[in-house]
Amino acid sequence: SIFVRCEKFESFPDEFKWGVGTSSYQIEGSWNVDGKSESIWDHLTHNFPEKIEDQSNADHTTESYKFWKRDVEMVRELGVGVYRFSISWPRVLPNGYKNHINRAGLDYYNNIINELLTYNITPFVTIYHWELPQRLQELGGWTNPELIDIFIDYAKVLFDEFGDRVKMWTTFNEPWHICEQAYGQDYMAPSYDYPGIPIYLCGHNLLKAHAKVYHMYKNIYNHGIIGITADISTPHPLNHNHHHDQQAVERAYQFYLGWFMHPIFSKHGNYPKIMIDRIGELSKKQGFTKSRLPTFTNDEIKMIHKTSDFFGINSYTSIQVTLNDDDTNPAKHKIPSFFHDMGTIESQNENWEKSGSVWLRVHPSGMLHLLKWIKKEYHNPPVYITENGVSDKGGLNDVKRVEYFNSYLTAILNAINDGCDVRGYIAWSLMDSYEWKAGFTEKFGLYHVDFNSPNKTRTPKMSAKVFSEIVKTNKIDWSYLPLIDEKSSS
Ligand code: GBH
Repeated sequence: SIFVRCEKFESFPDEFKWGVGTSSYQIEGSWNVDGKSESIWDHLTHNFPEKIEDQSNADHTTESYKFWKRDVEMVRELGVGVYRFSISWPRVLPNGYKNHINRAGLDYYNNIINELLTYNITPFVTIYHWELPQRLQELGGWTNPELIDIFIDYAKVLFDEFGDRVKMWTTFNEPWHICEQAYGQDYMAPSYDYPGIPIYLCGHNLLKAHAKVYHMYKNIYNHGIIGITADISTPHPLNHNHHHDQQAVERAYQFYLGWFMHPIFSKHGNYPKIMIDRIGELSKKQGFTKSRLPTFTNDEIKMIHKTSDFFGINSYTSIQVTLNDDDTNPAKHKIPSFFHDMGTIESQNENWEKSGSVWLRVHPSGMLHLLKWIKKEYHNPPVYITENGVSDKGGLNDVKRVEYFNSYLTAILNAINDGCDVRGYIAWSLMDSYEWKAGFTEKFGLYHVDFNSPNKTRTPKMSAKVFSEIVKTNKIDWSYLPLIDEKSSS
């Protein structure tokens, strides 16, 4: 095993925050109940069921709109101090705009928040976890700069309504997914499949919307913390002795994470230089008048800089990368895409243990690399791991999930002992739920959900018991220490 027992501290810091997470579309169901309107995910799953692995949708899923009390009870059972959940924009503002506020939608979240606070659990609210009102998509979604002001209005409704009780906020969950996987590929809703162009408009608008909401919160409310959560699968060099592969690693970090985090956390702000240079150059070769990556004004750079009280990071796995700079074929320049701009080829290491998802292999040392990279690149910001977890195909005896949590938490403890300022860990996920394109075929829950039962009965898995033990003791449960033979040299 590559895990050295922690020499310095075996325990997580006393003030370390433990939590579990969910997102609205994945758990709520009741998609058209009490005035909620259609989101881009309702639209995708209803109109293109063939795009979902099991042709399912989240019309019912875990029915948390009905069974939220049980959810809070589970959070209590786990003993965690934080519950991270998201708000469904079309449930609160059915038109997307604040001209019609849906009281029933606000009440739903008020009930959850009040119940959490009754038991001293901190609500950690994600304002946008991918549920855009369909009507706003018809305006072009995040490629339309109009969305910035509309998003500010939406956030203001939430701050006005919940701000007295909610003290932890995230604007966007995983901007890379919101832009690349939704606009650049036929993958997440709205599945534009339009590579290389809308993604950068989307990113530009998201960053401005995020920053403006941050400033609004600080100016008007300011009694809590607010930030953004990005995601990355930790890149590793395909060939460790190859310095080109090290360059590929750096590119991958900058294109996946730096795209959104460099403007906020770097010393001077703005997009990473490597993105500005590469996309600018390629755009020119491709015959565009200007770079496909929009330019910020100096005022905008300042406005966006330092607008996150914490560095939110979701990470589940690792990838291997190598450079892809073989541009001998001139036709290649004509096809712009995020991946061509980045100029890397990705693969997975067959030696890394599989999970229930093709994209997710178990590689805990990747978490250590990632946290050290963040520390070095952004001068040790306070980090919240807002998502980490593993999928399987179901069942209560989830030994692999137990081993996954133990091994990733060991890596995180090593990072903390190395000086990384990790403040909290939010396990994904509280319970099995609707796993986007994978439908119900992949399970990430600490709690099993019986989707066929009328009450969507929730039952703790082995991982729930082990995780609650970790939370209680602030220590990894060594009796479950995995015997992972890391064949990779990283
Ligand atoms: C998280 O994103 C989401 O925030 C959460 O809602 C979700 O339940 C969780 O992942 C588990 O998937 O087929 O190669 O294009 C993490 C990012 C989103 C990464 C789906 C993998 C499919 C990858 N994941 N994505 S791929």
